[in-house]
Amino acid sequence: MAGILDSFRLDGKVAWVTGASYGLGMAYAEAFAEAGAKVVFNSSDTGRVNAATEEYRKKGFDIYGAVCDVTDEKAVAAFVKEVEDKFGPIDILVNNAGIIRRIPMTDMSLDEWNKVINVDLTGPFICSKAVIPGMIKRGGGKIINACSMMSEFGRETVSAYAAAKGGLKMLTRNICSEYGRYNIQCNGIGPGYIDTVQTAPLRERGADGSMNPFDRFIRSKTPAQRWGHAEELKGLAVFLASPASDFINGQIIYIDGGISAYIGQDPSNIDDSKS
Ligand code: NAP
Ligand code: GCO
Repeated sequence: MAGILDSFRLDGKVAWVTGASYGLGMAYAEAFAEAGAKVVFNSSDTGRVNAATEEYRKKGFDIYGAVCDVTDEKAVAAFVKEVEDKFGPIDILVNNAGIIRRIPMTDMSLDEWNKVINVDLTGPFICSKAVIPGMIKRGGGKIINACSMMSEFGRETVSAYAAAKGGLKMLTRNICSEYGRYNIQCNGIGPGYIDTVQTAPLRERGADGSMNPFDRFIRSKTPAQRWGHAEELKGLAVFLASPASDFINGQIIYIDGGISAYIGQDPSNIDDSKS
């Protein structure tokens, strides 16, 4: 008899994680492979695709990667065709690829604004559009979007990123609304502050070893007083990709150590020595 844990398995599924050459995408790819899926990924750079493929291999994962910029509709269509020819139809898509520019809005060029919107919002539109018709044909599929605290909150310097992630929350709800009848579930993972390359500048210590004021601020906003780690997002990703979540649709699940539930505390209470 199949038990409850079997409904979290991804055996026989093909899962595509965009932007999985490092960071959260890599954690999602590894988690899906561990749960039984055939995993594929893309990134915008040949060197990084090769390095990631090698890193996966060393960890015992046979994960296929290729260069494909998520903002290039033709390249995405070619990538999807190649993957489907090689491994079969894509059952799971994680729109993970993302970039950020931290520039005050009035100093931001239109070009920088467009870059962020293109990768973080238009990319998920292009990639979802490329897999939805196949999912409809086969009777269902899962799409997971990389939302953010900035799907809900603003802050100084991240206008384009917040606009894109707020838009991605609504794209998530709209894919659910438009394609739920075809047994497609589209949900968002909304991480809090996680220690990856994207957020490394926010944790850099001063020349005297002092804690970055933004790092202190984030810890003061987080009940756990620490940053999250990529590993901690794996369980939610597998859940949202698996049959265990088949009646969850159009939701953004925040995985933020409690940031969005908490008013925060006096930053001077924060213990500098905690990692
Ligand atoms: P990251 O460390 O900067 O990694 C981003 C990934 O996206 C890389 O693999 C990068 O690969 C890829 N990428 C960037 N532009 C691309 C493009 N045009 N086409 C294809 N791939 C592209 O970011 P992360 O921290 O892992 O975050 C992953 C996602 O979660 C992002 O959408 C981010 O906004 C979101 N998020 C992160 C946090 C956090 O605290 N870290 C919190 C909330 C949400 P290449 O450079 O090789 O192309
Ligand atoms: C920033 C950060 C964030 C996080 C994340 C929060 O500069 O505020 O980079 O935006 O990466 O998206 O959930």
